[in-house]
Amino acid sequence: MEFKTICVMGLGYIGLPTASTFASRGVKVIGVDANPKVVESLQNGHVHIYEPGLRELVTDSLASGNLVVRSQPEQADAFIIAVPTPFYADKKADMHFVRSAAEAIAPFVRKGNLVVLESTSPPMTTCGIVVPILERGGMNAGEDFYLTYSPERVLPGQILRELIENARVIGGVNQASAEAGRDLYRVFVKGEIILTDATTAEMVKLMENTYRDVNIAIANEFSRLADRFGIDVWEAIRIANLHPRVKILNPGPGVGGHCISVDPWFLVEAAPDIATLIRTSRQINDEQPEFVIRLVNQALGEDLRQRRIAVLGLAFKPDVDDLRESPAVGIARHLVAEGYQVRAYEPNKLNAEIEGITVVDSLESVLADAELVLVLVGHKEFRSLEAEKVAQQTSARILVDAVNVMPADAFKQAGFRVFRLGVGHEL
Ligand code: SAJ
Repeated sequence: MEFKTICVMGLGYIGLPTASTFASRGVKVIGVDANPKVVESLQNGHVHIYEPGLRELVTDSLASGNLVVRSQPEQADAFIIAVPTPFYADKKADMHFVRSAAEAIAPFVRKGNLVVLESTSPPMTTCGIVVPILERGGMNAGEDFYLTYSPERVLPGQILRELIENARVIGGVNQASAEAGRDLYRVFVKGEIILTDATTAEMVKLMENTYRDVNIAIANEFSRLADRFGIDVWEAIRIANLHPRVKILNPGPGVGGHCISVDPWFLVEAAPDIATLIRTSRQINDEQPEFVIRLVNQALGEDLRQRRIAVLGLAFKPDVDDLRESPAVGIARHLVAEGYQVRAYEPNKLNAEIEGITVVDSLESVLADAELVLVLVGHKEFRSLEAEKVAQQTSARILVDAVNVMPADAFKQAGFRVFRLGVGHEL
């Protein structure tokens, strides 16, 4: 089956790379976003999100005319829904973006078209939510049009490469749908394409991110235990990982982003009586920022005069600009609430506006007046900092490293007292 035009609903971190990758392969793509600011900025050639290589890809796709950006869907051979699925304050999935995208495309879906849901969703979303909306006009999913669930599994920071190289799961509401989905993604996917049913594909996606969350939770719990026993968790993990069947992940300030910190809750919501390990792991990771705050308090001791903190990094992980669910933002806010004067610097988002936090746009400026330097994200800009130079740029002589990226010895030599998460004593 050949797809000459594709309508992509949602031009965010997944929709935009997907739309422009299809466009770069000669497919005509109508990219649709409900946010008028996103539409306007893309129509003017401005790419609103940072992802390595994305700006060039989008610019070329727009220039070639293969990608056009609209605020409403149009007729196409295939429709891809790549809208967010956040959660409400009570951790229940908020499916209204998926519902409204399905409702928006429903009038345009014709016989023989393909519809793909990519958004991470609770089990049964494709069959339970999308099918009834698309069948309202009298057509049958799987017979008159094809319908699949195909989760994105790309890692922010490496989206463009992983989109092409990763294995792609395609879950159809029937076999014919799965095969239609395979024909669509074959346009650019070089990894293996695996066909299954829609609900299995939904579950696979949730299992992958939940597996990672649980593994990060045990790393964070190990760091608390190491703290209690006065040992260095990083050293202990390094040694344990020499075992051929052990691969402990890194402790840190917590789990952020819109995927791993959200998706496991979909399983907890769907089966709270069963998903107890998953719920506990979520709670452990959500509590992790508290341990960074304790470390700051420990580093400052009783000396309440030292209250000016330079926060290095606000993104949810290294080398991305994404602040969603970022533990670093939560920690900075919490420190402000405790009465500290916090200035923060995020090299990948210089103009970040975060209520309650003073965000500055250079390293010089964040360091200038600080009394304590707190590293919350292992960005490459920070990993390459030289201790002597930092010492010249600031009067601070306390360094707190929540992500184990700063060389303790060099900073100690430059006159800093150094504290690291997961090490039960000053270094
Ligand atoms: N983190 C740790 N310790 C670690 C690894 C990560 O604390 O050892 C933290 C990060 O700092 C970050 C959070 O976990 O705050 C999540 O980062 P991540 O790099 O593990 O994952 P994401 O959220 O960027 O992307 C994940 C990926 N899923 C898996 O690796 C199973 C990606 O493949 C998915 O496509 C993506 O979620 C998604 O969109 O669902």
